[in-house]
Amino acid sequence: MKKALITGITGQDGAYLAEMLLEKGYEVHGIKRRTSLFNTQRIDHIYEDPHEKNVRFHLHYGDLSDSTNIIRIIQDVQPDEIYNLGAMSHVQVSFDEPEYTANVDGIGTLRILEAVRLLGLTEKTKIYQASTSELYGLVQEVPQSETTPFYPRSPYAVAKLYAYWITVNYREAYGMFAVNGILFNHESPLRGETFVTRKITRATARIALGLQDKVYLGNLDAQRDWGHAKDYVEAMWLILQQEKPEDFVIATGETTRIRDFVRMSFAEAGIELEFKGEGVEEKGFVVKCNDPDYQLPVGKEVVAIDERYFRPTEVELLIGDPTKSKTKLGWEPKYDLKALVNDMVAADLNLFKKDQLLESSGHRVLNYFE
Ligand code: NDP
Ligand code: GDR
Repeated sequence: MKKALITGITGQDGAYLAEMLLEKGYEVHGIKRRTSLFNTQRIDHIYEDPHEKNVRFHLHYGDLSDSTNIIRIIQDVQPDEIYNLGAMSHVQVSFDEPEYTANVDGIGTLRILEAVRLLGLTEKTKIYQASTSELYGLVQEVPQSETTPFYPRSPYAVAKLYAYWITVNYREAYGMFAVNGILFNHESPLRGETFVTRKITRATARIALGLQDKVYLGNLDAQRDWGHAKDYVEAMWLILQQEKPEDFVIATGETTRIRDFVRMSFAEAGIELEFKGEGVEEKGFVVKCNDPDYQLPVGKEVVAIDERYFRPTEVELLIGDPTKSKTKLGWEPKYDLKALVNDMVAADLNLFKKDQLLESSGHRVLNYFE
């Protein structure tokens, strides 16, 4: 039975990857951080009681900022595959926590590589590094491929640049199977609540259900190449099953503006939007018409702009070239953007109907703005 070790198992990708590897018959080990409240909501459905027999799912306390902890876990587990997904993954927050981000996202990757080397596992253990389209940053060429030059635009992307190159370096210096998946944005109902897609689909559901008045967003002009996380974890696994260690871009090859994602999300709930001040100055969205179920007044402002969400340096345009992954890995995504939005909005409507029920029976439901 193959053993996989996943850092960042409590995150969006970690949860989908763990589920997929268990289905493929792996023994799965994950590193979770100690937190003052439980942070395992995304993996609770695959949790196995360690007191049972033949358990294939194991969690270890750990942190990418702690080398001795990483060495001990890798020594204990002796993994065939390591998926290094752990990271401070929020681009905007990295401007507030640049040093911590460098430590975890940059040096954290070095800690994994060095642990494998020191423990004499270079022949046995394959390492997947979660690299990102944020490496491309300021547009050099489109679509962005494995050969496009990098120009990172945030402390997050600069830290990930170090992680990218140290992975390449360990591969070349020590012959390790250490590879980068350069993944473009991927989303799902498990996406963190403060990334723009989930923020929008949550707000769509909450506004439709009368639980929230409006949502504040930043730059609606940025363009992203969005796929579904379920498709992207399959690509991670395929990258580690290749004969030769190589880096791959994973993307859909299509790009969409944030504002169009907003329209698609609300449309999915039966609410049509138009710009406030269309053609003059775009200052958010108001309701044009909506499903009679939701009774939102025409002209009601549901999306407003807040300068707080603009970044000091922005990545304006991402569009990936998936040719290499399609030809060499045989990777084919199952979800297009419409199916992704449908999945996310349906899940959030379902989730917040519970809150609506609580509100209607007199319980106060907290409203998170971020
Ligand atoms: P999430 O933010 O959902 O998950 C990040 C995970 O990393 C969480 O499990 C988190 O733990 C963990 N983590 C954070 N800090 C540390 C630390 N100091 N030590 C150990 N673990 C830590 O990210 P995603 O699942 O979306 O992304 C997975 C990886 O892929 C990340 O490295 C991200 O940068 C990268 N990536 C993501 C893309 C995307 O579009 N989703 C695209 C390209 C790359 P906790 O739950 O306790 O916070
Ligand atoms: P990104 O994702 O920075 O691409 O990083 P995010 O969803 O945070 O931003 C996408 C774009 O939307 C714009 N935007 C807003 N973003 C957020 N979070 N909140 C807002 O209110 C808002 N309004 C507009 C942003 O300016 C940006 O242009 C994600 C992360 O998962 C990284 O870890 C990963 O490496 C990259 O995707 C690929």
